[in-house]
Amino acid sequence: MNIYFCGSIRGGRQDVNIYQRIVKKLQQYGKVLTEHVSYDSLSAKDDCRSALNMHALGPGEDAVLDGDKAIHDRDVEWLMMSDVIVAEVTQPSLGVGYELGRAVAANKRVFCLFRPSSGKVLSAMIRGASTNSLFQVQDYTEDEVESILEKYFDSIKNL
Ligand code: 6K6
Repeated sequence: MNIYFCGSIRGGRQDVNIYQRIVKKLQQYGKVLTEHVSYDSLSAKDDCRSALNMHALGPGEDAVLDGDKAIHDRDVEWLMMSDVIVAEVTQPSLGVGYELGRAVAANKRVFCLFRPSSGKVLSAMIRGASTNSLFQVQDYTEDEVESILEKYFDSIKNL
């Protein structure tokens, strides 16, 4: 099973430790195409060159823009190859919102995880998209993240 994990990068890296726990758990169920989203080394302030090993390119906006296009195109390709998309949506991120919109448009199976204890309120465009079993939003607390994922993957294993 191909699994696409979404988590905030330029939106802020506050939740990277929980992304790591999620990715580790997801790896029990399939290939996580976007493991890098959980890397400590990826910071909100980096540009795309580090993510794409583009150190050889010279500095300048065009190189960065080309790099962002490469990231976008590669990620959308992986998204389309995925059987399930799991998103940690507590830390708001434009990129994650975009990925979720593309996933819905492609009729993909989506599981969003949100922690109300953060004090944040989840966007209505994400919570409100949860109208059928293909797109689910699950509130959770940090200590139950692994068991929530177990329950979800159990529930879809025969579909
Ligand atoms: C690294 C550091 C800053 O920007 C980067 C570029 N690297 C990325 N590499 C891979 N995927 C990315 C990158 N930037 C965004 N994404 C995708 O968008 C991931 O799949 C995340 O789920 C989502 C994060 O979006 P933002 O808007 O928070 O960056």
